Amino acid sequence: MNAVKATEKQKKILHVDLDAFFASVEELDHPEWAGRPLAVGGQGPRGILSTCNYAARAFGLHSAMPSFLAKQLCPQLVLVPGRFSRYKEMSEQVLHILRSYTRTMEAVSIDEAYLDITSRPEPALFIAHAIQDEVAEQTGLSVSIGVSYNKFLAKLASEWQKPHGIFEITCDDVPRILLDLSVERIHGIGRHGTEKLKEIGIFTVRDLLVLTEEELKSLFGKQGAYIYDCIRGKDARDVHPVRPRKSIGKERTFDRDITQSEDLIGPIVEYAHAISSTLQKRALLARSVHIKLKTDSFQLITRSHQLPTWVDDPAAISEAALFLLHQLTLSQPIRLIGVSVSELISADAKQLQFLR
Ligand code: TTP
Ligand code: MG
Repeated sequence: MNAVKATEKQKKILHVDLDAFFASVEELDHPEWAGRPLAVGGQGPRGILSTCNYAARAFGLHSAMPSFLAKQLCPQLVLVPGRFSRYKEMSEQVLHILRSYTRTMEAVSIDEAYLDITSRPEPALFIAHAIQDEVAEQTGLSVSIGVSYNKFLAKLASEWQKPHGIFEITCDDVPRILLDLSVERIHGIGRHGTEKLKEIGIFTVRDLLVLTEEELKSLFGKQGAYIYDCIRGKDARDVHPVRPRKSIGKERTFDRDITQSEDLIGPIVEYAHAISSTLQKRALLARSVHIKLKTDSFQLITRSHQLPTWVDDPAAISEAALFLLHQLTLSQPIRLIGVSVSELISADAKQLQFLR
């Protein structure tokens, strides 16, 4: 295996991932279900599991499994509908704790984050234990933490001893850990990629190392170069501290005040399209739609509407904004109109739509 540059090896990166997150929140809020197999998911015929606790996993249950099948495999299953705002609230609490260890924290989904703690003097494992204990004490939730010198290895390490594990992958461990790893464990290969590789007799990282970078690129496109490096223990991606966006909006002050409410329809539809394309570009979904109007006497009028589900399409956003507009009786000329959306979630959590 190629050697990794010393500077890269010296980084201290943590990957923190909550254990059976949604299910753990339900257990925490319902102590009467303690110890029972539990899943969060849709109850209807098209319902799917969002996740399940480890007791349910012992029956073969997993995320994205149809709920009816889960019930067949585990008839005693406690199946509860999702309460996304509660999970979001708990996630914020955990991220708040993580942020107190380093400002270089990148939340990558509702239940996982990378931390770059290179500048901290304490050993990475010591910090990992402190974080695990503090999260448990302050929130009652359990996290697994992977420790290594880059993001790829830290994420691999956090999966190693779930639940409630702390596992470190050092540079000396890399060949031992990676060589016999099944290719499906490599981020970026996925199920489809795993099948493709199986067809050409490649099952483990050891087999994959034989392929050149060009061969990997022809199989996986741009991702091929990333995979080529990862399986050699290299990953140059930095931990990017991102502030979670709370809302996305667009507004404009008109050159001339508007007196007819019909003249506000055009701008609203235009802003809905702009917001929708921003949501789609950032792979986000929104649930609340707001309009804001300012009159010629600078009076501010705001109205909000919560949709039954998360959306990113222009029609849903403009319909909600126009609904809000039509509920207003405008008695003064309007100098500014704005549309915005909030309650943003990552589009990865789209399956949540099936929960209701
Ligand atoms: P994961 O971290 O993938 O799963 P988990 O936290 O439930 O379990 P683990 O101990 O293996 O980490 O996802 C975090 C949450 O995201 C999960 O609790 C529910 C939600 N989710 C879905 O809604 N659908 C999915 O397909 C997956 C994978 C997760
Ligand atoms: Mg998790």
